[in-house]
Order: sequence, then C-alpha cells, then structure tokens
Amino acid sequence: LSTLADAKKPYYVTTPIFYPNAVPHIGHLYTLVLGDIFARYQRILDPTRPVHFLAGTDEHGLKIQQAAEKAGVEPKAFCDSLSGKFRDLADRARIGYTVYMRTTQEQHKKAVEHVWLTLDQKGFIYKGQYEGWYSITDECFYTDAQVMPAALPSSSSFGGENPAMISIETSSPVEWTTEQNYMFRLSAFRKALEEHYRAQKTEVHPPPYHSAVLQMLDSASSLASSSPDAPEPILQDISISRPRSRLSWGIPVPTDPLNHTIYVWFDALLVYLSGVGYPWLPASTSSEYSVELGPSIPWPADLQIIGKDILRFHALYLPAILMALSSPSPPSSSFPSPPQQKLPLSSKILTHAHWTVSRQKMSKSLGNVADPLAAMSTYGVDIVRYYLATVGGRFRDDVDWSPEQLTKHSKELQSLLGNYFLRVSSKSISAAAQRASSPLPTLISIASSETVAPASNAPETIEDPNPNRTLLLSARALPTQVQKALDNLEVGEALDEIIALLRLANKTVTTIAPWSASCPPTDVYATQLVALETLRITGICLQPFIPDVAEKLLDGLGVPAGERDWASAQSEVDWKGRVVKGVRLF
Ligand code: ME8
Repeated sequence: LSTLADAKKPYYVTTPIFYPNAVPHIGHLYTLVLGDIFARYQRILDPTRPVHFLAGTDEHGLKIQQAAEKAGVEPKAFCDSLSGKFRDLADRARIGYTVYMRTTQEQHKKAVEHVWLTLDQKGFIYKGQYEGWYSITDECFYTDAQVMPAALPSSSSFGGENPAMISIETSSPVEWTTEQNYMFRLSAFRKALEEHYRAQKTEVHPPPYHSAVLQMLDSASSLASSSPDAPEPILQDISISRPRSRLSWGIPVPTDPLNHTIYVWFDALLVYLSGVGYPWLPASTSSEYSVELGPSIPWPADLQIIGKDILRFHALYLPAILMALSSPSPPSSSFPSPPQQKLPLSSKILTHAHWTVSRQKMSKSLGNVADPLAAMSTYGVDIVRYYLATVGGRFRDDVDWSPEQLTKHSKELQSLLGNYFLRVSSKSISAAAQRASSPLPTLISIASSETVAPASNAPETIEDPNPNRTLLLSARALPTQVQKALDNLEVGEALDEIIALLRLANKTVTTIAPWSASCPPTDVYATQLVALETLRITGICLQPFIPDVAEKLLDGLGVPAGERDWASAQSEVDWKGRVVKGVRLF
C-alpha cells in the first residue's frame, strides 16, 4: 500500500509571492484563502496523496529597494519585518501552506543562478539595448500603446511638453527608460506557447482569461508584424536584468555580477520551482545528464492561483522559461551540452478578479486597503474566509469590499448552520426522540421509504409528502456536487451547493416542527437523525472553507478524526451509540 501511495505525484498548489513593500491587505488574504481551500480539499479528497502548498514573499527589485530607502532601513531588515507580517496573516487565517519561501533565501538564489546559467549556455540570453516605459509600482515595462498621459490639472507643473505618463491598465506612473540589459528570447516561444494554449494543455480559468492569453500571443504578433522588416510574427524578447547602478537589491547576474542585477520577475517566477527543491540534480556532476522528474517531485504545479494583474507573467514568461530549460541546445552552441531536464508546464492557472474600494483596486501602493487582521478580529476568521470565498469565488468580476455584505453573509451562515445545529440537537428534541418506539427508523429505511406521488393535477405548491427523505437524498448528493464545482475551480458554486442544502435542511425542520407536542416521537427521531446526517456531510464538505467551524461541528457530532475525508462523506454511518453535543459554532 505504501508503495502505491508513494507513486502518486504530489498535488502542488501555489499562490503568488507578495511584495513585502507594505503590510498585507484583504486582496492578499483572499488569494491565500483560495489556495488553502484547494490544498485542504485535496488533502481530504485523497489522504494518501501528499499536498504541497507554496506561499511566500517576493523581496527583490526596485520597488522594495525604494520602499526600504524611504523607511531608512536596510532592504533585508525591511523585508524581514514585512515578510513576517504576511506570514503572521497566513497563520492567523489558518492558511495551511507547506512551504513559505522568501526570495532572499539561499536555496532560491541558487536555483535562479542555475536557471540563468542553463539558459545562457543554451543561447536564450543575449545582451541588448532595451527601451520602454518602466513602472516601478508594477515592476515591468510597457509599450507606447500601453501608456497614456496622466490626467493632471492644466496648471500642473508636469503638464506641457512632458506630461507625466501612466499605465493604461493599472494607472501606475511610468518613466521612459533606455538601458543595456540582458534579454531573454521570449520571441522564440510564441508559436509553441500558442499551440500549447490552443490545445488547452494548460487551462487558464475562467475561460475568458484563457482567451485573453491567446489574444496576448496574437496581439503581440500583430504588433510586431506591423513592422515592415519583421519577417514573421514574434512575441517581443524581454529584458531580464537591470544595471547594478539602478538596481542593487537583487540577485547579481552570475556571468556579470558587478554590472547587472537579475530582473525581479525573472527571479520571482522561479520560486515555484525553488520552493520544491529545484534543481533536482543527480548526484554525479557530469555535464551531460538527463533527470526524470520522479514521483516524489511536486512539479509541475497542479494549480497556480493568481490575480488578473499578473497573468502575462504566469501564462507567458514562466512557461517560456520552462520551455527554454527543457529544450535542447541550439546546434551552433559552442558550449558544452547543458543539462537536459523536461520541465512540464503547470496544469491550471486560476485567475481571479480584484477586490476594490469604491470601485478602485485595493492596492498597497495606493493605500486604499481593508485590513484583514482587523476584519478577522471583528467578525472571526472563518466568517471572513467564508465571505471572501463565497463573494470572491466567482472570479469574473471585481468585487467591492463591503462590511454590510460581510455582515449579511455572516448572519446567513450563522443562522443556517449555527442555529440549525443548536436547534436539531436541543435537549427537548433529543428527549422527544428518545420516546420513539421500535422499530426505530434508520437512514436506510428513511432513504428507501415510499413517497406518495402527487396527483398529476396537484397544484405545484403541494407539500413534499416525505421531507426527511428528500433532505437525506439531497445531503447524499452534496459531496459529488461540491467535488464537481471544486474540480472545475468554481469555489462560489461549491458554496452555493452547501448553502442550498442548508436552506432545505432549515425548511425541513421548520415544516416538520419536531418541537411541537403534536409531532409523533418516531417522526422527531427520524427528523433528528436526518438533520445530524445532513450536518455530518455538510461539515466534511465545509472543512476546506471554514476549517475551525467545521472542526467544532464535526467534534460536536462525534465524528472520529479518521472519518472526515471525502469518501466518509459519501459513505453511510451508523448513528447508534454516537454522542452528539450541540455546541455554539460561531
Ligand atoms: O505582484 N484583489 O506581488 P503583489 C485581489 N510579487 N487580489 C489582490 C489584490 C486585490 N485588490 N491586490 C493584490 C506581485 N492581490 C508579485 C508576484 S509571483 C511569482 C510574484 C493579490 O504583492 C493577487 O493575487 O503585488 C495579486 O496577483 C497579488 O496579490 C499581487 O501581489
């Protein structure tokens, strides 16, 4: 059995590594919660499959260098303090990451150097002149078409001949920059990337973002082919270093350490590999080798979760770097043959929209942020997690942060789940159920009990003749529905299924009214049994989303630790002899 389990490729989910240039806000917690939902879900879906979950901080680059300068602190000390705050936030929110990587760690730097040297040997890096509009906030270059003059009052001293420019997409200020940089041959991979995405080998979800990626490959090509001497469409090469005079806070280019620093995004994207042990080198150091990714290596990522702001980096740049690392050396290469290692691309990229404040993107640089620690203290960790997951689990549209909505969702969950648990496990109901005479109903007998088919001319509002049976069958269908939604990366839909079941459960108990003196004890017994079974299944399914509350619920129901996985939610249990203790969940 253990060899079988060992043979499974671990499940690997990643979140972006955040810039520790300021304290984290709700947007960061949101992405972490999404990562945690999938990590927890996989752990209970298949407890024999190891799960790796990477989070961390992205600590190099101009943005951090400038923020540290402004604070009057050495960059490393600056990052130590702020990276700790991101980690504390993750811990407070019960984010079950397995690796928290900081790009200032030696293990990461070594991996980045290894990639640089390998790509250099393979001929994918060259030195060139680079010009463009650089945004320090976004840490990237923009083309002329991607920037516009900032709307400034006409009296502004920035107006006139040289208006300040901003990125059209992010509104971040940009400045014209001309540099001698090391370049990466991104253009060499346009066709391969296009084929890869057309064949859906990596699925970018939701689908509009998959189309957006294909469009980036297209528009990049049309942009380039508009130039008369471009013989065929290309995706423009990218600059992957900065002169040391401008950027000293970063990993030095291994072949030119005194003059150039590696571009922060080239460095950062490799964290997904360095975090799980890349480079996976064989013991022998011969220059010609081939390393198979063994079953214990988590790469490739099964799921990468990102905000829509960083799609290009994850959908184009990282895949191109992986393709370059996996490709053979060009025949003309005068270097000894560098390592051959096939590095597949990630399976799925979940791209989410943004949390806004008054419809403007919440951002560290703008400072218009909601504080996740304050929110969790006010409302509770699981209530905030639930709100982020249910409202933010649709991914397609930006969502405005709203304490009113948060309160509304919180009340609904407390009522549908918390009050329901207290109601159906109350002393009076338990006492009435004890008076039921044998033969006692069982889940099997309830599930197979007859329902009287309504007459074909019956009005549609006819009462369900067997509401307990209906509820039990709906509860049994829940794990499959939630699984389907989560496998499709539809977090909001998964929660919709759970809430719909809880609504039905509440309606059922209200209809039957087991607390009324006229309800026969056998019906009280059956109602309580079905309610507890509904709560057991719901509790198991809720674990990925609200782990503390789900734990309290399952503890209260007396569900043993070994029976909280997905398969247990789908199998029958015998409630006889179980001790249920109704507890406050919120
Ligand atoms: O981009 N709404 O770091 P970053 C939702 N270091 N999510 C948000 C958000 C918002 N308003 N604001 C931020 C970087 N996020 C790079 C990443 S990865 C190799 C390097 C989340 O600190 C969202 O996931 O700017 C977004 O993609 C990420 O934080 C950007 O964080």
